Amino acid sequence: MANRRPASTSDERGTGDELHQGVKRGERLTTSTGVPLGDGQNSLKVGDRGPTLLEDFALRDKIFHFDHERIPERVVHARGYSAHGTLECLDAIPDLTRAAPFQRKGKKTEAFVRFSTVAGNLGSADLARDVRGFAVKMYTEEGNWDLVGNNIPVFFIQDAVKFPDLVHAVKEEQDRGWPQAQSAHDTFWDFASLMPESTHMLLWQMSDRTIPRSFRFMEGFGVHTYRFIDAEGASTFVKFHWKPKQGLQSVVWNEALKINGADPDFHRRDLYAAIESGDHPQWDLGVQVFDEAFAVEFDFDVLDSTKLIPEEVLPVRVIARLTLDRTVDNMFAENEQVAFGTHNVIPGIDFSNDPLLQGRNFSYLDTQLKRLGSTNFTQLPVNAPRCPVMHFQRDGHMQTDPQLGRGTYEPNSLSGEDRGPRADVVHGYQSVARREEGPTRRLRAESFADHYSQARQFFISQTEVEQGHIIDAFAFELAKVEDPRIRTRVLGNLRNVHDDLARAVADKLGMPLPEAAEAVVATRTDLPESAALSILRNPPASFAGRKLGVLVTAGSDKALVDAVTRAFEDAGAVVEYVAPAIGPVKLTGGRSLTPHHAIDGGPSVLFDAVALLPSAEGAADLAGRASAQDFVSDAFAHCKLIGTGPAAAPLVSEAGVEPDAGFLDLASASDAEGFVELCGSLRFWDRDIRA
Ligand code: HDD
Repeated sequence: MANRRPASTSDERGTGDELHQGVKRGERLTTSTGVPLGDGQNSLKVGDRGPTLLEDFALRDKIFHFDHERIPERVVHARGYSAHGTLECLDAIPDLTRAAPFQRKGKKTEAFVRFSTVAGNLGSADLARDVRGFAVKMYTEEGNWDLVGNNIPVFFIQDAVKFPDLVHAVKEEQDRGWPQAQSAHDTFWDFASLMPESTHMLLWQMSDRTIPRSFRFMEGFGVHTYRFIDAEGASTFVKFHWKPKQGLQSVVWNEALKINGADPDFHRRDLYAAIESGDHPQWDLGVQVFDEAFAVEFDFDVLDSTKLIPEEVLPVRVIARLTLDRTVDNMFAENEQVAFGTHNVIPGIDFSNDPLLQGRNFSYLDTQLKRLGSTNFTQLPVNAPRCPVMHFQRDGHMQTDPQLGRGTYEPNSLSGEDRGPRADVVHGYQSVARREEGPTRRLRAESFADHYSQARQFFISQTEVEQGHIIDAFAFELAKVEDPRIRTRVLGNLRNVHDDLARAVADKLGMPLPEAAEAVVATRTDLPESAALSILRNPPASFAGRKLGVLVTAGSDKALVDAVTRAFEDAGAVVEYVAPAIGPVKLTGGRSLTPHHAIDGGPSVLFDAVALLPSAEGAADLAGRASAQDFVSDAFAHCKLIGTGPAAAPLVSEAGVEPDAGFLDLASASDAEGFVELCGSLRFWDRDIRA
């Protein structure tokens, strides 16, 4: 009978490591209790055609485990991707904090990072217009410190009590189950329009920050004001920033929509490929440190998470560098089971009274129990501290530590002379000794009331191109909102930000401009521009770490293809070939090249710049193909730099595109260097074709 191994005698099975048919002990297929299987293909049946017997423990073992493979996905940030790395101290700051990673220049701390989108479910696409999570776990010798931040320095709400409302509003609507991973629907904008405190964050959310080119090209922020505490117990306030060494870069919206179709795993693939190729992404960890006097003087409340402190007002001091150099081995064990929490702080780090942070400190611990099913999730390898752990917490589901000894309480005299592990008043964690007073009340401080000044500052700090993208994004999202009253309310709020913005969005929606919404504080502070808030005003130094797509066909000029490839690879970029078919392509001189993509599956949205190097026959053939025309016209519409080989003209013209200064003639191999140089500017924004 098919798939059935012949019966064997016990003599044939052998002893020691050598088993029947040469299968070694460590390679034997077993049940979860270690029983070696004699047949992994067939369940136990009566006769040749069944019925199957309940007695088949191997079948039950396998199906039972499979049935329980899934755990609840995260209620937010369900879709994420992680990597391992190291935090290295560049500038020791023992005068500010006793936090272990910052005591000595050169000190290295093991780290684990999980990037994520917020609203979509685990299987959603990477290029949703959404905030990105930027959660970092640092395994210090004084316990695990988690900095659970986002790629945006402010948040939608000021008080944690509003978080469930915010999340219910943005997630798919309960009576229909859509939209997935999108804020472009009535419930989100209804909530946002009724909560003017969200306005500043909405400006960030509608900017290109929420469609990053890659996790590698985005900033991260701790958002809240935290506290540093030094060895003497003195405390200062601190805000944390992650600054990518790779520079900032985003895609454009039309590109994002197409990437989601072409490669829904675009961001995770990018991070994986970069790390695996040895191009290890790095971020500087910077701090804005300030004292009580600054907090009192500053225009806004430093406990309000809808506000930031502009870098021009308080510069970011770089103290450490994070390098990601190892991809995960197992997505479930690491990416899914990692448990972050803002409550995970170490000696030297403490909380402020930010009401959003205070609420988070409860939520994260609570949610891990729901997701991971046991209080013992801290024993999972990805969560386990790398320092000794000693406590008298006992038992619980899935306890894996065979805790020894007799005394399970503190203090006890049965655990040896020193009475078991004891709290250490000198080196142990000490909260800041702070004086708090006032009546208990449910209220929002007046100092939290200005919802528009920083939103306006963000808008005026953007380049014209970026402002255009913000306007387009508001118009796109609001056009998906069915209830016109919601759109009107949003426009009323936008009038309090900037009339140009409100008018442009209203025009795009074809709606009249409503009265400005009634603001809680009538006076808006006119803040100056802050260059740090713009992506395009902080361009990368070069094309390094980016990807060039080279369109080749049979008969492409080998010397030119080689020269372009070499020039870009020497500049630290990745080069991928796109061809009419996935099979080998014969270049001039007879050399065969293996393409990475067939044209149908390798659209130009997957690349930062493109080179069109077909042969004359190849160009004539491609000119008639929709996928090749799209390759060119999309690259053009997305403002990409385009290099054209001597035979590319028919394809360019058939794509309906008029070459401009964003094109470079690659007439011969010597032009390759110039093209890399040009691509350093990433996009040719003069061409920006707004939606
Ligand atoms: Fe949160 C996950 C970031 C407000 C409650 N949050 C989560 C993750 C990130 C953030 C990056 C994913 C962690 C991971 O990869 O596992 N959250 C933020 C930031 C916030 C914020 C930057 C505002 C400054 N969050 C926030 C509030 C609450 C939560 C106000 C609740 C009161 N967040 C959660 C959560 C999650 C979470 C429900 C879901 C999964 C998890 O925690 O582990 O507890």
